[in-house]
Amino acid sequence: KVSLPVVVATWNVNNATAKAWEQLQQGKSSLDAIEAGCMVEEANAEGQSVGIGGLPDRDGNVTLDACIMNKNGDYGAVVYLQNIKHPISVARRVMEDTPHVILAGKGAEKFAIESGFKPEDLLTEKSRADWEKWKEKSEYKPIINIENHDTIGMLAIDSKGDIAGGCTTSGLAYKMAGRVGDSPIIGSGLFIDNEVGGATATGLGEAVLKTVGSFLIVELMRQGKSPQEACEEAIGRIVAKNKNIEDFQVGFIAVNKKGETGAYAIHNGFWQTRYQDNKNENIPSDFYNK
Ligand code: SD4
Repeated sequence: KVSLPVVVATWNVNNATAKAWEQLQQGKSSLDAIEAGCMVEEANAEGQSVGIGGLPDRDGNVTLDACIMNKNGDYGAVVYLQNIKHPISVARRVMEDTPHVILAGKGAEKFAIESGFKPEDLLTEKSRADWEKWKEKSEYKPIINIENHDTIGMLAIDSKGDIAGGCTTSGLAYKMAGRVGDSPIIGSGLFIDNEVGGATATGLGEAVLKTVGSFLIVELMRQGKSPQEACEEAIGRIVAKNKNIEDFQVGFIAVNKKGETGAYAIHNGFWQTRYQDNKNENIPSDFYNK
């Protein structure tokens, strides 16, 4: 049943959607719900694609990318942030407390610490051990679906009908030092337009960036496509422009103003989690490569 409020997120992240839903039930805004929901995955040290426990770059550094966007189209992001567990919250502070929209690297870390965030080592024993093992061969291959528990992109509509979204990640495992993906980049990893809906992405950021996928999906919905149709067209663009789709995954999720949702990926194995009508469900995504 299509109803509001609604929370949707990439992959199987029921604890995160439950947290966001709880915030909405308490009358909090969709923006508060997004921040609280994303924080659940950032704090989960088992998840090796987000926050603490994220797999490092080739040099062993955990570097985080995140962004958040509110109903007014305001946006804040951090890229290449180190030593801070909750980049989604730092992104919100960038949006609310600075004249800028993106802070990178050392400057982002300095801003976070000055704003009261505590620096900590984000490389867990498990991720360090995985990196040590990876170094034996140093073969760089994007991992298609990391145990169904990957970058979190989340979209929420509160009972007033206002939409917000967030996206947070440690990026691709064993990326080059300095690499930034799609997740913190407005229009690519996330886009919200309160008149239309929102979209967010996961998978190989390089492919998402080239098609500005989330913005594309929102614009397609503006032109009348359903969230499902819009996600399918965005994946279609990526498939048409990349010869090597066997080697990587991209998945999009979207929601429109009515609370209808959609999801589509290149390959099997992508999921969305949706909390709507009092049900917190994992829904397998349809995909292109059958
Ligand atoms: C990135 N899109 O940094 C992220 C990674 C990701 O599922 O989503 N992994 O390219």
